[in-house]
Amino acid sequence: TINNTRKNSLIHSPGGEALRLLVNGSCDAGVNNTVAQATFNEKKWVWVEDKKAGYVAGYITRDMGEQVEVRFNDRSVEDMADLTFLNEASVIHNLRLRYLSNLIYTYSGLFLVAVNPYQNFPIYTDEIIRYFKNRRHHEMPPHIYAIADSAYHEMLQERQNQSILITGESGAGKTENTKRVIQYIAAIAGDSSNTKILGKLELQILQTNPILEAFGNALTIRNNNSSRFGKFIRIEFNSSGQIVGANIERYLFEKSRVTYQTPEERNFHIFYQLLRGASPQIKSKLLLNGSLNDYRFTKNSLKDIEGVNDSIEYQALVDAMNVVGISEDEQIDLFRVIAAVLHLGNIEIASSRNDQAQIFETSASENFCNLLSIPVSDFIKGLLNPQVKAGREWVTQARTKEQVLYSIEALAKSLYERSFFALVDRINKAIYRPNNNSQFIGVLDIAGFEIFKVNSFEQFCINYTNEKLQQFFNHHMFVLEQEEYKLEGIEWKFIDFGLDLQPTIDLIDKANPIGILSCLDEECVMPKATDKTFVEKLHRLWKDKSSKYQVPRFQEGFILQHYAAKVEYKTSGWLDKNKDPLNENITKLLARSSNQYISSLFSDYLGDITDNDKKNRVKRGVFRTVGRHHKDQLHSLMQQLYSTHPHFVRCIVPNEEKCPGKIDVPLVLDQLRCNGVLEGIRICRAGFPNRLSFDEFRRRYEILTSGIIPKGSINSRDAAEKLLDAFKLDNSQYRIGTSKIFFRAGVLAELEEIRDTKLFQLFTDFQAHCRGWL
Ligand code: AD9
Ligand code: MG
Repeated sequence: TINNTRKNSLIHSPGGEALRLLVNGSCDAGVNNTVAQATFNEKKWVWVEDKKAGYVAGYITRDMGEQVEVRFNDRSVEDMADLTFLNEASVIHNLRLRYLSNLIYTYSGLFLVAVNPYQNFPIYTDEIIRYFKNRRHHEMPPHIYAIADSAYHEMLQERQNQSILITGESGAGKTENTKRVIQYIAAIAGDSSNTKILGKLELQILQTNPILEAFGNALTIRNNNSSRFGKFIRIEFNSSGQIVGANIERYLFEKSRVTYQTPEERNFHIFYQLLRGASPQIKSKLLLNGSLNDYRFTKNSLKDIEGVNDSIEYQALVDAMNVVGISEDEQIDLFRVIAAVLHLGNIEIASSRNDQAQIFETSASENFCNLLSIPVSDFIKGLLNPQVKAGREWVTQARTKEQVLYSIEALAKSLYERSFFALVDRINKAIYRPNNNSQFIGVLDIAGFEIFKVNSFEQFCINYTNEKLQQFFNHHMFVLEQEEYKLEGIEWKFIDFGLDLQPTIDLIDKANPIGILSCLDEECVMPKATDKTFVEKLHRLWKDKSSKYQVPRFQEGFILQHYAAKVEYKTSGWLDKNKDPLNENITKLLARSSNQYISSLFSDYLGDITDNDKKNRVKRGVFRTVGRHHKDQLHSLMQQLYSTHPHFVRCIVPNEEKCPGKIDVPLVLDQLRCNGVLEGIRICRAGFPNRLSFDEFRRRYEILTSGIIPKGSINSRDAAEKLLDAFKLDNSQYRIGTSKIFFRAGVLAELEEIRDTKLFQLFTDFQAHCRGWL
């Protein structure tokens, strides 16, 4: 029983938009059964606003004036585009109903929405794979396999490359769903009769994942197995649909985790796996005689992940590397870098009285140099007293403790990152077979839009990426709608909402007038530039020039208007994050290491590079800054995506406690806003989102008029036009195509309401009539 403050079932959403009474059920109930339908529609449907659950749909069972009794509804639809009333409330309600019935997948027009169940449902078994195989998409319930299957068949039928774009917040299920796509494709693209037996290449492709996860994933507060990089996996096929190779492209790696983790988080899994799982022989080869608590880069972190045994994972990693074909020597080289990073972290720096850095205990440095095959004395000299170029001359500079610690950390991060990138290249060498006639399905697993309390360069790069991906979605939707309108011969200029996002994208990546990334690059080569001069320059360039740019009131930074929200970025540290400077005395040593793997990691440091050279290289894009590199990578990704037929998957975190069966409505609404699902609905509503064939339209609404359509043979188009006339619908509200009528959002809903009332009337008349008989 609730207070009846909302007469007429009209409530107001926080945005102020009036939400009408939802007469759902009418779109999926048994419409031919007049009596049942009438009973159903006798109900007075209301939305009830609930602090915890958001909007809950129900119907009034008793009206007591001041108070009403409401029973809640429990029907849901598989595609939210079928909701007669398409708005925030109905979307969240529908997702919630389904989630609580253990249905984690739902369509929303072009999106597949996946809500993380935080429990294992038996929905990915071999049997389910067989069930989805070769079935038509629309016959099947929403599922990631349905998406993978359509991509596969559309690739073969349309002879067009396909892409599956999976985004969402951390912990939302992107990587799990990516794995399911690959698993499904590997199963159906191989042996046609048996989904269990996989070929060697298929097995190798599947086994790349544990390797990438060991080196690229970590425990974070949001996700026990959080990917700290984005990836685009391309699976290539020959013309008969068999897998011929695969390739992995990685994006934006979070290397800062190597040297620092909050006490609730961990370093990358590999550190724990190696220290806990490797044999004594391997450990002694790597000069590792300590445990997690003995190394600075692991000792302050959390140690255990619930339900995970790091030694078992280590074994799984080695097995996976063996399957992929990474030799034992190569494995040792990869572990060598991990051990070297641990030793590097343990180098203790002291400070002399005149503030100069000193090293008294050299064992950690010795271990580091032994492992990487470089001379210790040169290494220590290069750390404490590096040679730097001053004008034309080389001079020796004394460093402070802080400076040395900084360069040690930069080196540790860079070493780890370079080795991770080399690992990805190595994996690609194993699974990639260049082939001119192949076609591909690309799966993108990349972090979604982020807004934190403090947003820095990392969030800026991620949000820039998502802005481009959203633009891609909007444009795709525009193209599809345009095509359908053209096919149906209706005149209507559909707006390209992709263009809406262009001003923000230009502001970030345009070269002229100079955008944020280029401005940052310029400052990175200016001798006296600082984070402060950078942001001042930005303000001079963009304040009052772009409506998407604002100057924050309190901190040093800027505010950007993204499609999802306004985000305030804090610019401290951006110059360093973008330049990513290393101690070149050391990198040159590494480039000349007698260990081939190590020298290959730093081959770009062979030879002398003068400052002037560097400036020119930055300008020519040879010596790429982090921002520049990301921009180039993103450009190439977008080019590939635009050449594909895309499929969009949006993963959702249901609650912040990693708890099954619980939906936190405000949290989910926020994500729907950030991931473009609500934007998709907005775009949809700007056109003619509801469409019915002439036949269907007549069948449903003929009941609303009495006898204006002559009995007998009249074609359904004429009949439909007669009906439209009779309803006196404003002609801006609909368009007549060659086989369908297109309606503005809300029009059909109104017709449905009238229809419900009419049916109810008929029903009561019928009852009265029956009573007369009794
Ligand atoms: V991150 O940005 O890499 O931090 P993801 O990739 O979005 O994040 P992930 O796929 O790793 O999240 O999912 C997080 C955890 O949720 C998994 O480890 C599973 O325990 C759980 N999960 C996610 N999706 C499913 C699912 N479909 N079925 C069962 C799931 N569990
Ligand atoms: Mg992930």
